[in-house]
Amino acid sequence: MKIGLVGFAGSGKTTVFNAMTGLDVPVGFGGEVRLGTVKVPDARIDRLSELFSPKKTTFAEMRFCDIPGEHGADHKGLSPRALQQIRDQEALCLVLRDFENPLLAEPPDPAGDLDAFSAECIFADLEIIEKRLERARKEGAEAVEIAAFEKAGATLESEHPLRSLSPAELNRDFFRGYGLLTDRPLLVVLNRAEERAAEELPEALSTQIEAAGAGGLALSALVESEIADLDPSDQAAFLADLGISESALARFIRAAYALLDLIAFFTVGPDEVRAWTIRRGTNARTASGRIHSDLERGFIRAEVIPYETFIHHKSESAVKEAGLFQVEGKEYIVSDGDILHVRFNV
Ligand SMILES: Nc1nc2c(ncn2[C@@H]2O[C@H](COP(=O)(O)OP(=O)(O)OP(=O)(O)O)[C@@H](O)[C@H]2O)c(=O)[nH]1
Ligand SMILES: [Mg+2]
Repeated sequence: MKIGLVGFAGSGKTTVFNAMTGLDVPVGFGGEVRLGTVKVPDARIDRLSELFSPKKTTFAEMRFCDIPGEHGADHKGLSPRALQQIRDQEALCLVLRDFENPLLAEPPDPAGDLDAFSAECIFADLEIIEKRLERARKEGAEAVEIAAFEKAGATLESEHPLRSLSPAELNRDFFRGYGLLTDRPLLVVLNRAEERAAEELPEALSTQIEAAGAGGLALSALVESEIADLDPSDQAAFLADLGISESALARFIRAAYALLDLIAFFTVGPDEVRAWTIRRGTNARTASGRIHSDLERGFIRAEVIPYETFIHHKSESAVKEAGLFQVEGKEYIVSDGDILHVRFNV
């Protein structure tokens, strides 16, 4: 999964990036677009790894892309370069500043920044949709296609993001490859001053985030980036001192999985124990394509053991003896925690 960190200049994107990835990119204004990868912690993988003692243990990954804000302009906005970068991401994480930044004259205004960001994205999408609509009309496109563009245009004009439309309301087949910003899943991070690190999202902002069809969480990036620098054994105590029960990374990953409706399935064996990420509702054949395209192409069947069942019986043969071994076809919908063994022939 690829998540782009976006937001206005000096909101703390690079600090969030450092906190999540454990990297140490210099903060301050501007800089380059940066990529970083995070392992998705999963206690089930730890446990399976203990049982199999494989040569290799591989966690699911989340990729972060830190996109600098625009500086020096007289308006607070997103540069065309930033917009281009954003279009490339699977999901967006908007970082809102809620701390005094000595480099910026204005006091923090997270609610105003969220509105401004939403407005910019809506405007950018509307520009694309209007152009496409005009072309579709000129080329005499089919009525369903024109209707889809009209629906999208009207939604944006009424200042609603496209993500607010259900699949029944908007046929997205016509929008593939356009990189529409307001159709991307959005996670909003309220970046707090250290002394308010443990406070939850304020009610009014929560409502505003919900209205944008987004998910949200509050954290203090500065605190979290300091935690990331500590020895893992010291991290819990440091968090507890601040009244924080769980690191922002864990909360962030959970929020992102919920927002994107992601689940994990596992493959196990003496060579590798590994987690794979898929959308909820994915069938066994498509899921096997995550592992290798040959498995999807030559799919015969999937042998499935739910994680809890495996942990209870501790071996494949014990699961079989208990009559709990599942043999499933390509339409089987994979569940969170399924251990999959794909039989295939190419
Ligand atoms: N007090 C406080 N300062 C923070 C926090 N997060 C970031 N900062 C500071 O704010 C300044 C800007 O942070 P960056 O992470 O570089 O901001 P950015 O969003 O990446 O900025 P651009 O890339 O220029 O758009 C730095 O001096 C950070 O140390 C925070 O939670 N609390
Ligand atoms: Mg930055």
